[in-house]
Amino acid sequence: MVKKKAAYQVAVVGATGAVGAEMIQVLKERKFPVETLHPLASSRSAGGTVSFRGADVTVKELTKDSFADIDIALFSAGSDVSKDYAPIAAKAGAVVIDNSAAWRMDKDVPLVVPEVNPHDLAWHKGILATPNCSTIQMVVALKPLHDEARIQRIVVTTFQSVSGTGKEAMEELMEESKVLLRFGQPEPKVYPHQIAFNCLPHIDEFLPTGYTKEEMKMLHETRKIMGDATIRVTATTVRVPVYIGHSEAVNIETERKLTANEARAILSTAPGVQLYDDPAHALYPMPLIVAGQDEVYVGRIREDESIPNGLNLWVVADNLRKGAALNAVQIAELLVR
Ligand code: 25A
Ligand code: L14
Repeated sequence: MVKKKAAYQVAVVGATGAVGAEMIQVLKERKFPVETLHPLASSRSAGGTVSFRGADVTVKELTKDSFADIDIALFSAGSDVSKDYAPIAAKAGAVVIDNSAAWRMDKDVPLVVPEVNPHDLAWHKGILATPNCSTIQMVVALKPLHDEARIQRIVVTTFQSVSGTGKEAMEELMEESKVLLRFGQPEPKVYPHQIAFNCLPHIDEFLPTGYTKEEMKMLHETRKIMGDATIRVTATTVRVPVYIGHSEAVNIETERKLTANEARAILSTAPGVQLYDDPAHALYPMPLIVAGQDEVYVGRIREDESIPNGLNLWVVADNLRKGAALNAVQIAELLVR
């Protein structure tokens, strides 16, 4: 764990990015015991400031000397930065909580969602990882059902917002929309195609199998977090023109039959889950109502009538919060508890 103190030296690597900014906000909101905040970024942002607990804090350039005296380092500056600097930070004595894909599948790195596998924290060796945003919200919703009825197979399609890619992608959606409303021709830079008024079945890189890396993360990370290498997962991940909030259509096949009502009863008391399932009043989770919230919202629960033991669910969460920053800060809370 982390040596007990009244308050901690906390570094945020990638502090000026979409996730880094949310990390700083969540640390403040949850009153995490921060003695001093150390915002770190590339040389492009060094010298600027971020606001924390009412004060402006200067952003410093990330270097190999950034981690002397740091207790906890939250990383969200991409895989390359994490690959290079997480071991340096851990060697300097910090505990690293990494939001990138760099370390998630490393056998020496616990991959933790506090509602699902808090016990895995115990075996960390200085680096812990927080899963992919799409995986996190799916396992928070499915773990309680798995405990009750054993999930054998998951078929999932995601509808992922542009904030997952970062700030430039959010600006690109805004700019393209403005250009199109003036009947102009947008020029995509971040994505390979126009994202405004469109859907791209393409997140992260394609593999020779035809799947994307994002789709395969949902298989491998789910197995690691759930501690069950037999669960079968097949995913299709799609980028949609939404700023914040990922949605997922999830179909599960269980060993034991679960009715829709049983699933609702289980999810109504599940940690980190908000059941939001009243179609008669047109109430179902949507990114617009879930953005800014901490819980994983679940609705549209139905029995899959095409198989004996199947359920369909619609799962929505704020990808910057539970999908990234909040999950990382929750891990930090467990470490200092
Ligand atoms: O693991 P992966 O797949 O490799 O991807 C992880 C990345 O995905 C984003 C997040 O990017 C993360 O870094 N992400 C979003 N949601 C996620 C989720 N749920 C998620 N990842 C996982 N799970 P981001 O945009 O939120 O943050 C990027 C931050 O990283 C800092 N950074 C980049 N390189 C760095 C570095 N910091 C230190 N050393 C480096 N070498 C980056 O800071 C940002 O804070 P910055 O100072 O470089 O950028 C601040 C502003 O500068 C502009 N900018 C960015 N890149 C360029 C640029 N300007 C010019 N040229 C560039 N190449 C931006 O406008 C930015 O706002
Ligand atoms: O954390 O939405 O592995 O483009 C990398 C791609 C996060 C989402 C990760 C995106 C993802 C990101």
